[in-house]
Parts: sequence; structure tokens; C-alpha cells
Amino acid sequence: MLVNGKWSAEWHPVQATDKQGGFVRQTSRFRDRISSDGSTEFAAEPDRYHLYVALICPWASRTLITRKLKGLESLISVSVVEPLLSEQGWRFGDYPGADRDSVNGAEYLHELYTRADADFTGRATVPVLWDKKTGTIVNNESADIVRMLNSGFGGLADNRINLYPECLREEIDALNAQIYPRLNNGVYRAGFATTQISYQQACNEVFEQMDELETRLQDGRTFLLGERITEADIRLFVTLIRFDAAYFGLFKCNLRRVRDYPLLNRYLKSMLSVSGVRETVNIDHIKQGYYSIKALNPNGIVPAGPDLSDYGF
Ligand SMILES: N[C@@H](CCC(=O)N[C@@H](CS)C(=O)NCC(=O)O)C(=O)O
Repeated sequence: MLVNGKWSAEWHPVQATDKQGGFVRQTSRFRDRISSDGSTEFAAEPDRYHLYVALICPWASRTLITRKLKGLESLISVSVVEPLLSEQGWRFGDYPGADRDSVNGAEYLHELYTRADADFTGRATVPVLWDKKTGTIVNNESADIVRMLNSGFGGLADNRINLYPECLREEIDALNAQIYPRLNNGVYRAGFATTQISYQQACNEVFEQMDELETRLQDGRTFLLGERITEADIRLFVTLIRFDAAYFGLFKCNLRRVRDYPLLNRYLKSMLSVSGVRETVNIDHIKQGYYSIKALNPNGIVPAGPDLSDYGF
């Protein structure tokens, strides 16, 4: 991580822990907004913003999917980091499916953080939404980035899809409040737990949440809130698509796989068939990336399975 703008060798993939040995995620530091009505200093403009992502990362993938669904590909450029975390964190390079940094010519993602704030202290995480005009980070919190890609670009975006419509906000917020702690972050809490009790608690919540979602889908609905795709679906999808490939094994979330849930499995396939979604998924990056976390897998051996051919991978 960075400490007062300097890369610290004290880097450790397990972030902070609480008193019980549970995993605690750091809060994001850059929280500015892009707007199309002049209400913020970051105006919605074509070719001004750049998104830095890792394809292993569920949070970054939320933003990539939203960029696709909102038709913002030609307006917002993207760089993908390599899937393996280096001694200095995320790196740009020639790994298949990764990019060099065409905007800033950085070798490591942390260089962008110190360019934005010379004294930055914290982890250099993806996603990063970068402003090419002022040379700074607009925002590094995926939940904010999803919202601003959904509505901050006004008429420049394809507004046939609204991922956070007024009439569904309450329900979306309520679902997010369940799915984020118990499932999206729940798998990490299970995987990075340092005591049996914190692992057990997290693992139970993961499967309680999966069971609840399976029940929710019993009425035949296509998406979580009915027949229209919303932000809640994107947030669920990014975890489900990584589940059998990484969380089941590496994070010890191994009571059931997604494919053992008939309705969640059907839902996952429906999400993959939404135009633009599949292209954001790279199973090789996901497996290589997660299984390179040394604290959890010291020898870095990547398992051969699972067979995901029936999903088209
Ligand atoms: N709150 C952030 C979390 C992002 C995050 O934790 N990203 C991870 C990858 S999945 C990361 O970049 N980790 C690098 C590190 O912790 O050093 C968001 O949702 O945008």
C-alpha cells in the first residue's frame, strides 16, 4: 500500500482485521462526481474520462458492465491491469487480455494515486475513474461510478436502460444492503477470515443470502426486480460469475456451488446473455488473479477446474 505517497513494502493482501479476526475493507478516498448539468467540476464530455480496471475484480467489473449497458464505450476509454498482483500491487503489461497504460504511461496503478495526491495513504485499488483533462482521479468507489455512468452522462449515454430508476430505488437499496455485506463482501470475509468463528459467520451469511435469492427467483422473474435489469443485478452477477471458479475453492465458500441452485444458475445464464455482459468476463484473469493471492495460496497453483463449458467459457 501507499504511505504518505511512498510505496510501502509492508504490503499485504489481507486488508485490516477487526477484533474477532474478521476482514475489513478500506473506504474509498476519491468521491467526486461527473455531471451533465454543470453541478460538479467534472463535466460529462466525450473522450475525457478513462477507466482503470482489473478483470479479476468484481467491483471494477460492475463499472465495466455499466459502461457497456449505457453505450459509453466510445466515450470512456479503458485500461485493464494484469491479473497477478505484483510486489507493487496492480501492474500494466503484456499478459493476454491486459493493457499498457495508454493515458499516463504508468507501470503500476499506485502511480496514478500519487499523481492524484502526492501524499496518498491507502491501498491502490481498482476501479479508478480518471480525468484526462485535469489529470486526477475523479472517483475510486465502484458504487459511485456505476451511478454516475448510469445518469451522469445525460444525452451522451444510451438511456434506454436505467439501472437505478426512481420507482425502484427503495427496493434496489434494500437488496444492495443485503447482498453487499452478506454475499459480495461476504465471500471475502469468509476467504480472508483469520479465525474459525469469523470464517464460519461469513460463510453462513453467504449461503443464507444465496438461499434467499433462490427463493426470490421462484416466481419465474428474469431479473431480481422483475423484467428489467437494474443495478442490483449487476452487483449480484459479478459475484455469481466468480463463485464456482474462485470463491468455492479459494475462499472456502464450499457448501454449494451456483450450479447447485437451479434458479440462480438459470439467472446467471440469463445475465450472461444480456448484450455486453459476457465480454466483461475473463475466467482466466479471475482464476489466475485469485489463486495468486499468496496469503491464501502460497504456491500459487491454479486449479484445473471447474468445467464452465456449459456457460460458454
Ligand atoms: N470500495 C472499492 C473496493 C475496490 C477493491 O477492493 N478492489 C480490489 C480488487 S477486487 C483491489 O484493487 N485491491 C488491491 C489492494 O487491496 O491492494 C470499490 O468498490 O470500488
